[in-house]
Amino acid sequence: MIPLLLPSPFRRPFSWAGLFVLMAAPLHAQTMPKPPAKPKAAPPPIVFAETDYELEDVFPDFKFDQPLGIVTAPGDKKRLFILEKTGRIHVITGQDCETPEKKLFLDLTKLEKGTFVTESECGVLGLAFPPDHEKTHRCFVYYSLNIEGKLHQRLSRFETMASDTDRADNATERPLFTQLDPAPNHNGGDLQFGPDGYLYISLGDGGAADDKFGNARFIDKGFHAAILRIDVDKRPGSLPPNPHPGISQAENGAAFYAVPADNPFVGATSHHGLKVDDKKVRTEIWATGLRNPWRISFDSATGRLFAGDVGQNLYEEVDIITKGGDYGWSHREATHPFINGPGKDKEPAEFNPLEPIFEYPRTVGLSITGGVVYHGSRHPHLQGTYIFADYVTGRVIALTDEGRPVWADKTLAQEPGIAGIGIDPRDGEVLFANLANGKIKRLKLKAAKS
Ligand SMILES: [Ca+2]
Ligand SMILES: [Ca+2]
Repeated sequence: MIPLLLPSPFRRPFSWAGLFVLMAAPLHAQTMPKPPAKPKAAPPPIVFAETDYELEDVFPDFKFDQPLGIVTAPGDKKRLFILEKTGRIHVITGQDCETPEKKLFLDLTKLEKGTFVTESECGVLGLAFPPDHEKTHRCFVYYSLNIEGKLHQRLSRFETMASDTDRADNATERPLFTQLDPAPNHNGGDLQFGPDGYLYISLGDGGAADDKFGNARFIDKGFHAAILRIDVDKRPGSLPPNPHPGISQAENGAAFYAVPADNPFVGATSHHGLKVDDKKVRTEIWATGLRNPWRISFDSATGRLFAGDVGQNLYEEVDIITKGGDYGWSHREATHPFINGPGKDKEPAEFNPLEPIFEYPRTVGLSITGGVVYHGSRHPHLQGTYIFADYVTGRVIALTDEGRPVWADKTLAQEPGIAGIGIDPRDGEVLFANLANGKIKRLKLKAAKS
């Protein structure tokens, strides 16, 4: 039985019609010569699995406008931030009270310069607080905007109001970089501070389909198809980034961030066996070859960085991101050769992609929402598992590291529409943002059948 409000290829009840993989088809059709007509392969029907869990509403009194992100601030157990795709970030306080409060933290719908964009996969995409946020009152936001008729994706720093730390001050915005974007899909946009205090940023390949803009196989073509690692504090020893027209500069020409000196592509002279100009390399890159790493997270116990990378035609994947790692796109889709990339060429000789810890085909799901490692207490046997979801089919899956290259999977629950996954700062429980119905959910064990 398919619920009436299913956000799926079958029904699209909300405006975000251009949805990850589903988005690729119409864009592709607009921009490429039309191939001979052939019958379209229908997506597999959603089969609801027998599961042990269901998702329960955490805030029955609150509904959000297309929520896609759940963020906490380091050391702060009292506030939960919810990102709305449509341009606002809310903060929830007093969760333990009978009536928790929801307040507006930041509103990006009216920008001083440029126009906020929420079409397709654009919107408010990421928020992160640095470890010293209580002292600096800073946060970082990734969002989409239109400047002089052209789409861009931007990383900005904001400060909270001096009089109210539950409210960010638009007037304090300081853009760090603003990347011209060739298409409204595949924007990544998740932000996470690592255990090293550096800011990690997930970026998609620009968009359309088949890596049409040829961004994924390069380390010298802009802010695309990668996980970045940058130093927002400009610590001693960090390096200035290489020039790029999208990097904001102070009056003295300096960028508002730096590159850690041990980033893997600092000084790189080749990639995939091809020569690159070391003065054009995006030394911000920590890992490369990603298609649309929509959501990333650090495991608080091990420091491992996980990414859910949205697939093209056949496979979704979960990766553990390592320094300098190449995740294969657009020569590979998960572990499989991908032959429709730019030039439809073969894999280069010097190409050593890392394989995902888990991949799944279209019979399981169509668009991965990367999750988090569970360290809550309500469900002890989920301890240490990586919990993620598929946006379209709604499967919530736990992966267990059993010491093999591919982790063991178990479907826990099923609820379509999950676009963001975070952690409850009070108790470590995993929270799910359902973009389709506007609710924040958590796992609940189903009552045993009598
Ligand atoms: Ca894009
Ligand atoms: Ca890959």
